[in-house]
Amino acid sequence: MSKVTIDIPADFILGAAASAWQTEGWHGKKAGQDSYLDAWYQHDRHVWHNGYGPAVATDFINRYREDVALMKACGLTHYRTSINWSRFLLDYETAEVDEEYARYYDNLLDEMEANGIEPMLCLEHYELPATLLEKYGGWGAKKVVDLFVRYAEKALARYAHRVKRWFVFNEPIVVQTRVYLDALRWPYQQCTATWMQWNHHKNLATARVVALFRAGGWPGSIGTILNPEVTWPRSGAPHDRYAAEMYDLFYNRVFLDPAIKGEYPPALLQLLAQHQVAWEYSDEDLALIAAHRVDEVGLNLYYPHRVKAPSRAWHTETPFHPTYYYEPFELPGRRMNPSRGWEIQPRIVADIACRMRDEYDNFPWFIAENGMGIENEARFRNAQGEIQDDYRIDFIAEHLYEALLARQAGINCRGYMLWAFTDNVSPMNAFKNRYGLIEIDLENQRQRRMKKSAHWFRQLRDSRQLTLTLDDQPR
Ligand code: BGP
Repeated sequence: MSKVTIDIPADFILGAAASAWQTEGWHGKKAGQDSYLDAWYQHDRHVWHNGYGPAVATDFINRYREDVALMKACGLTHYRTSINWSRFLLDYETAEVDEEYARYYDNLLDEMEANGIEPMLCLEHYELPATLLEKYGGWGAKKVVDLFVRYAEKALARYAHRVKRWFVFNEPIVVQTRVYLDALRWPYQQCTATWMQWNHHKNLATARVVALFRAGGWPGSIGTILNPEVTWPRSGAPHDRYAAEMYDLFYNRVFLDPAIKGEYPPALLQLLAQHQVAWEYSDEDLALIAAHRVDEVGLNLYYPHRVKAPSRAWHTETPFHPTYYYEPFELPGRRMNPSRGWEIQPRIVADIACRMRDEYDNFPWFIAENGMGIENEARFRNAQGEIQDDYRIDFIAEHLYEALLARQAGINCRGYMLWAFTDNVSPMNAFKNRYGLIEIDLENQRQRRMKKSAHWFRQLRDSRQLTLTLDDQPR
């Protein structure tokens, strides 16, 4: 074991993230302002852990002043959240702004400014208005792309003079993968073509909002936040490596390439045609995607994804699904976070860093989410009532260290943001796994308390140095 210290560059982001729907709660929400998540929760509350969901969440909408003071206490340089599209407008067709909700953002931004916290805003973090799902089939319809651009126009007009970093989506692949590819979430459908249609329309929406942002001449930058799953093959055998490449095409490059390179990988288009996945796109769409690429990407990195070549034949009547090309692989003895069931392997950061340098021309990026969700954290409370989350400190330190090494090596990594600032609501898991630097005590009126990691994060910011103990394994 050896102790190392590494400097944190002065311009390196040390922040934390959240989203509107996972924190705000429904206070003040008007009839007709449900998001897709709200509708899912209303239909299927029983699948949400302890029946808890977005209805109250952390009650951020009422407690943001207290929370911004805590952001400052933890030393955050940046805080990322979303604007809830379903609440920002009173009418999604005419894009009439809900003044009451918009004023709450004015006030939140004032409060952050007064406390020296840089805001980052995302225009969509799964908050598709429920009525647009019912009426048009959500992102399956081009009409919804138009309506999203209208919403973006209003949000930018209101806040882009004061918010310098914008993001079109957070994890644009997630909702349709769970709903239309794997039928794990309401409204439980399996249609690979619909999945790809949503992917495409979100890529198109990204390009159109980038165009809008540039045309507006706003002072800041426009990016998007993706969740490429670092995918490792079981072995170096060609069939396992092919499985990993296929996974990468269908789930990672489907968003990375259009956002950064302005095009779909030709191999992906060819596979979708070969498997007769009937999605629609036009030359005009592709030209828009080519012409309007993002300024930076945020990458959400949690765990490595391991795959192997499929071990069974595909049934001829089974509709096409990317698992045609791969199967998940579980490495025996892997280091796990048992609460979330995710492998822990900080090498994912080095892996993606090299990839951004080598395959994406050293494109600017930062870790937009990384973190550790732990069940029943109250068991780690000390006599003074503070949660001693040393496991979280180690997790952050190990991943941040990789990011700082990448930066030292000349890779364009601009920062590290933790998921999450406070404990908050996850889809289905709700408050089961706690992610925050700040505890939300559900037994005591959602009282906020700093965890040990919050103090540690603060000293990271103050000293601009990370010290950690490494095992002496070859890296
Ligand atoms: C990311 C999402 C976040 C957050 C996080 C934690 O994929 O962007 O919104 O939920 O994952 O994961 P989970 O909520 O599944 O525990």
